[in-house]
Amino acid sequence: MTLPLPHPALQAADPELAALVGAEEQLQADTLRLIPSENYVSRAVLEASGTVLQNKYSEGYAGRRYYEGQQNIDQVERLAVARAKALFGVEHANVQPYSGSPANLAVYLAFAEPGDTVMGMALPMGGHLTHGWGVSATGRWFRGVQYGVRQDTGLIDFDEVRELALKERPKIIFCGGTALPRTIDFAAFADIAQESGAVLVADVAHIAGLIAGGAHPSPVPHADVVSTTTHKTLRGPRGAMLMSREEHAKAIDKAVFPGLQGGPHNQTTAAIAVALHEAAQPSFRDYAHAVVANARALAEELLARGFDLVSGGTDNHLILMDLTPKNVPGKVAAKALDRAGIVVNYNTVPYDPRKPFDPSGVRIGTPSLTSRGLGTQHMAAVAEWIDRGVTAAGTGDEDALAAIRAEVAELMAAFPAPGLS
Ligand code: DSN
Repeated sequence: MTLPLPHPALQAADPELAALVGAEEQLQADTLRLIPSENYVSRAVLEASGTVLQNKYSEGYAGRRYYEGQQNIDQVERLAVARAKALFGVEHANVQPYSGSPANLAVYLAFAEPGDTVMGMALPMGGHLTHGWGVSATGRWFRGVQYGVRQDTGLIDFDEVRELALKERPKIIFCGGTALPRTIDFAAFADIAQESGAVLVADVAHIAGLIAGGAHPSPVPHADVVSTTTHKTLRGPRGAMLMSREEHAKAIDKAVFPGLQGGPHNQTTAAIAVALHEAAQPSFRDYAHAVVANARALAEELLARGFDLVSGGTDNHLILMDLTPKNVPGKVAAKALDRAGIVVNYNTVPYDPRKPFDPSGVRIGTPSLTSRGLGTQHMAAVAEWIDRGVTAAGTGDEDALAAIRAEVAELMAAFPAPGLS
């Protein structure tokens, strides 16, 4: 199929908008997308998220709605819930949160009161805004105490986390984050949560697909609540889920609706159901392991080219590069790489002396390129482009960036993206 994809009704009704969608399709096809929280969803997921389910209101839960006409919607939601429970081996799943931040807010509503102490990883250390960081509502309406990683290893110091938890006695402890290249030790967090009397929430948004595919240990035996988005490594639509033991089911459901949200986005629920079905297939296990193998291979290739990687490498889908030794600020590198057809995001690194809007690091990951079928044999080329791109960023060599862009587009043309092909 040639791009842009056919959207005849959209094209007729709003050619201006249709052109923008077409341009985005082309951009996603031509570029090497390395933002670790992004992916390509399948055509089936795209189709499910663009159906007449969009037209229906359904406040409540299956069998307990405030609106009639739920004959099909109830079945869609039950299917998504059943698939989530089966895939992750959980007793309860709520598939209604609009996205990751609202899902985490629901956790606060379920387990804490305003002003209570909560604990999470600091945002500049790799945590998430909603884990109690100051600029977020969660850091303003709750008392957020934050842990980090050790400066010498880039790894979490569990003695420090335990000490902090026992001193501060948080109601909730979050583990997980947005820039963590290493395996999360859910058992260690569970011990600390139990000792300090906290509810343990594993925010696995980044690694949900790896967990589903058996490429990262599961938090399910350890965490009271598992929070995840559905659109990152899980390769579903933009949405979220909260999963838990049965004992927390009522509190979570009540917090999502009516606590925080109105009608669920049924078209998203349907697409989540499709993505969960896809993630239950044997091929998804291969995908999850390939994501990790690619990230490890890419990390090795970057290290060989003198890049400084936080924690020295990766266990998962994500690599955090500190560009300080390259003398190129993260933002300058990210913008130059974008001009070279390599899409990354600039990111703080632990103990970053620079500001969050102009930090020292760049965050990359392998979920999208693995979805296109690139393997470990391609990671030397990817690392080489990044190396040349960062060098060109430092010297302002636009010709070098244009040359990389052409090489990237040539390789990408040979690996059509799911959803676009
Ligand atoms: N925006 C997500 C990420 O890129 O990791 C986290 O919310």
